[in-house]
Amino acid sequence: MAVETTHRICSFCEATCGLELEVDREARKLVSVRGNKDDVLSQGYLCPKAVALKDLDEDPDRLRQPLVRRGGNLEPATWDEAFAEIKKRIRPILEEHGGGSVGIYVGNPTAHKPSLSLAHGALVRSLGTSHMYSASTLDQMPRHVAAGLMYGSWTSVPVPDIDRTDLIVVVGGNPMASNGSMWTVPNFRGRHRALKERGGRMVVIDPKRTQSAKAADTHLAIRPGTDVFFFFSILATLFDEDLVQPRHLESYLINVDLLRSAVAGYLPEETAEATGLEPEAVRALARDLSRTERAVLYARIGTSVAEYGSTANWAVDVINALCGNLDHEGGVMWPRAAAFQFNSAPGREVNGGEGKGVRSGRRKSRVRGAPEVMGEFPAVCLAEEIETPGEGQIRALFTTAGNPALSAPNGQRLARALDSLDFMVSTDIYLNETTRHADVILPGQSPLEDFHFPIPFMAMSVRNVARFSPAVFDLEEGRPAEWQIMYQLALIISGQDETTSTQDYDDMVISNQVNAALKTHPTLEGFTPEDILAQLEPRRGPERQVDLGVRTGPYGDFFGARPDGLSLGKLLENPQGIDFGALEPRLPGVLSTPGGKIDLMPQAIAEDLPRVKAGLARTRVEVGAGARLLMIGRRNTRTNNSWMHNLPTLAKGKFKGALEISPADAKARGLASGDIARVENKSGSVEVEVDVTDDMSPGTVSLPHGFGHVMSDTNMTIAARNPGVNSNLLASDQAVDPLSGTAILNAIPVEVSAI
Ligand SMILES: Nc1nc2c(c(=O)[nH]1)N[C@H]1C(S)=C(S)[C@@H](COP(=O)(O)OP(=O)(O)OC[C@H]3O[C@@H](n4cnc5c(=O)[nH]c(N)nc54)[C@H](O)[C@@H]3O)O[C@H]1N2
Ligand SMILES: Nc1nc2c(c(=O)[nH]1)N[C@H]1C(S)=C(S)[C@@H](COP(=O)(O)OP(=O)(O)OC[C@H]3O[C@@H](n4cnc5c(=O)[nH]c(N)nc54)[C@H](O)[C@@H]3O)O[C@H]1N2
Ligand code: SF4
Ligand SMILES: [Mo]
Repeated sequence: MAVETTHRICSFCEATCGLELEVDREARKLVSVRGNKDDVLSQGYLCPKAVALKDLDEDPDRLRQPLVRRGGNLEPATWDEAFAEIKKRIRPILEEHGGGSVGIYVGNPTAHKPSLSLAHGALVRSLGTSHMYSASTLDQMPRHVAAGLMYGSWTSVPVPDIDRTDLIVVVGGNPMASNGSMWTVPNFRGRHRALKERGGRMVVIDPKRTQSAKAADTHLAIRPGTDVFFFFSILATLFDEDLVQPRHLESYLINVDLLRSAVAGYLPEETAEATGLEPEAVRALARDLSRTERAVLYARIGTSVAEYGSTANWAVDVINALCGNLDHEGGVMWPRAAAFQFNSAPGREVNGGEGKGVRSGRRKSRVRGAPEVMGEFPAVCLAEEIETPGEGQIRALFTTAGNPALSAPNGQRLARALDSLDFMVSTDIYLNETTRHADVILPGQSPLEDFHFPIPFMAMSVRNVARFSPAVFDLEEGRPAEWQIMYQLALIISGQDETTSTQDYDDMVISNQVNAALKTHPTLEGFTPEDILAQLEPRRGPERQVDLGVRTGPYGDFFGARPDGLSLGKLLENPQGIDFGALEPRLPGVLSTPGGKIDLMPQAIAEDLPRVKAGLARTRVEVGAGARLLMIGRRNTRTNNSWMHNLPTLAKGKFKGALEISPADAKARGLASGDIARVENKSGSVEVEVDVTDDMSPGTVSLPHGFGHVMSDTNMTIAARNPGVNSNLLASDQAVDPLSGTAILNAIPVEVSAI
């Protein structure tokens, strides 16, 4: 056995930890996984999921061959047969109803697989459909809306500069379990320890006493769904106590007075009943955020998949701005990614932040009239768009690395809708709750058979770094990579598959990108497309795009014009990554707004304010009436949404899908740990094991999403042994944050009873 050591970044979550792998390439075996202590970002940290990389690579249930439905059953087929079936079935639908009758759902792992994310656009363009849906509207879309409204680009999300802060306030996130989100912060534990050692503090605002809350100096148990009122109270206090001190931001902020009057009615004393937070604690927090030299407010999914998700996430950024903690060391800052970042595009930095800002609602969804945001419709609209007859009805669907049957509300209805489709194709690695509805499943690669370059996460990273990992193992002969799958689908759809190969298509894609680069980068003056294409040899596919991206990015070598600059070759020579240093101030160039200003009262938010006001009144009435349980979700270090329950290393130990309930609420219902309870509301009902814990405050129960592996026609053997229940059967597909179209997946009223 010839074991060698190699280095790779983990592609399972946003933390992108550096791993040290021992591999036997000849036997195609991963021998061991350790943290890479020399990695420029993660310095040796890893979590249990990375260890399970071996389980995933070896999982006998992981699909390696296409499945095609024949006589009702999904049966193994060759790649040629699978693509032939797709052609046979999709062409008539396209001819009769057009590309607009085909829907697309993109799931979370796509963001972690550049092979998919850089090629998926080909599929979308070939269809020209507006039926775009993704996990973003089950997750972070409110964060994009906040960034869009304030900074003029959906993706200019500033992140906490934790390594230099003195105070971090975490709301609705549990980075000790999730390892951070919309924030690439590997080794959160270690960074938090360092914060404590230099005398800093962490405050956690969460209905549950989570691992992060336990590690914090202060934990405030907020009532679920009331974050927006809490944030408005911080804002009101900043004005009330004369704590507004935007420092260097003074000249950027407009409409401060409109903001002041908008939040005036939300002093902590006014919202205490709704949030359950002591007014003095909220006032103290406002003072600390304003007076601490380097402080930062960070909010995540608990605030996002919520009734007022966008307005709450907007308020977070406004608080950071009013305290002078935006674009400030130890506050929130904008990373400068090595490639593919809108706000680092050439010319941006010199135009004083002037730009057009963002627009949403350019189209409305057909059935309920929901506005498009970032080119997508809400994931909760998918079922109705399939079910409702008429012009523009979805008749066929492509899912890519997504499991909406578990991850989206009302999975039962979605399952029925998926069954009613004329045709469905899934690119996925498992036969699971979603892909069981497909007519063809095209297997994706093991992470070890693919390169990694964490595109979105370099733009949300605690330091400016660049890392690239080549594939560890070759794909079997004749098996297409995921980017080739996407290109082949695009060719079939556009009717070019007979005349054009995926290689031809790839050459066309890169030529277009090279031409675009020549037009936009003055540094490339004098180069011809042929010069550049020659320098990109012999790479193909998304790896070639990455090389072009980094070479023409902020640190790029511009094909020799900046000889010391970055290239993919240089990244390959530095498997530990290249560190470009701590985050640096980026105003005004990072903006893309009219006049280069930051508007503190955008129209969309102003229009949402009456809803927030009515919500506060309603919440007070509900609290007064008492005795209602609200359900929230959670994450565990040994799970990853719906799809890692099949990996033995992670599946062992205590069942992770139980309903957590406070001792008081359990007692009132005659429940003890291990009992089975019925959890129900008007959306649905589930029966699940109970875990009584005083980490939960009375009035709140917690049930994680991603479980419910109960369908007999799926193939996830280990997951099915401890199937758990689908918490999203209790979530309504009618309830959304209207600004972002994001589902409401927390603060769901439920009744719990013993059975
Ligand atoms: N109640 C509740 N619901 C939630 C949440 C919550 O907090 N509470 N969280 C939401 C969030 S944040 C998210 S991101 C969504 C996730 O929503 P989804 O992205 O729809 O669901 P996942 O469970 O991540 O499923 C990922 C799918 O990708 C497949 N897959 C994994 N790796 C690969 C690969 O390399 N290639 C391919 N082709 N496929 C692969 C898996 O088999 C699985 O089918 O769920 C959301 N749903
Ligand atoms: N181990 C593991 N890591 C993961 C994932 C995973 O499934 N497992 N999923 C990944 C994905 S896709 C994402 S998006 C990220 C998410 O990353 P995080 O946002 O950190 O997600 P959670 O750990 O679910 O933490 C959310 C917290 O919000 C709290 N909460 C719920 N409702 C409310 C509320 O109304 N108000 C407030 N203030 N808090 C509330 C919950 O109690 C919970 O502690 O994690 C990623 N990392
Ligand atoms: S924290 Fe995320 S990136 Fe790091 S090892 Fe765990 S799963 Fe991988
Ligand atoms: Mo997510």
